[in-house]
Amino acid sequence: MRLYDYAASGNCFKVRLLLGMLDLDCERVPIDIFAGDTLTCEFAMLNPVRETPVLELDSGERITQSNAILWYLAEGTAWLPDTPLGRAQVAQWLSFEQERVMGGLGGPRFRLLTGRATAEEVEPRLATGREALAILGDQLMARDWVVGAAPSIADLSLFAYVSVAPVEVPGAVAAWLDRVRALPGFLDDFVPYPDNARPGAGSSIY
Ligand SMILES: N[C@@H](CCC(=O)N[C@@H](CS)C(=O)NCC(=O)O)C(=O)O
Repeated sequence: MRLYDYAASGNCFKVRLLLGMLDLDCERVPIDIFAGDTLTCEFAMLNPVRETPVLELDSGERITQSNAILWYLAEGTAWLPDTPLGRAQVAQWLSFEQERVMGGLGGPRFRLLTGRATAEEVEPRLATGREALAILGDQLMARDWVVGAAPSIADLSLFAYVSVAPVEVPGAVAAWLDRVRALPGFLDDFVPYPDNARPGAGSSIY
């Protein structure tokens, strides 16, 4: 297996997290988004949407979209429930992650840290992020994990951008972040944005 991977991407980080937890052998191909690596014809063949992560299987088949990759890797393991309800609830939280957490925390963080927007400009998006954290905090008030009684890919997916939220997180969310960090195989290799992520310093789809 081969992971086309950008080290400073939360979407790639969540896949690296699960690969580590499952102790799977996977070649990591570094993609430098802001050096224009996703703008090449070769990359468009890998993913026409020109985004990382992309997982390439030994058969040559490819999977894009971080949460679809998590689902594929977790199938048949303890990271994905085997009941229809448990699976539906995982899908529910994976959609919440893309809609509210990536959009409300990951996006504003990227814009703030790379100098693309001011605190005032990101405030409307951050309002969505704060609301998402409150909803997640309510979910975790009386339970250790987002779905069921054990950690699942819903926890790993949410962890990526919540762990670097540019706003204060509720107490129940902070405690859950620590529980994820304490899981066997956990490795935090989520790196800060490099210099070429500043506007004008590189070229990408942004
Ligand atoms: N919904 C997608 C989002 C992926 C995404 O936004 N990837 C960003 C990095 S976090 C990317 O590769 N952008 C390519 C570029 O800027 O050229 C997923 O979950 O995989």
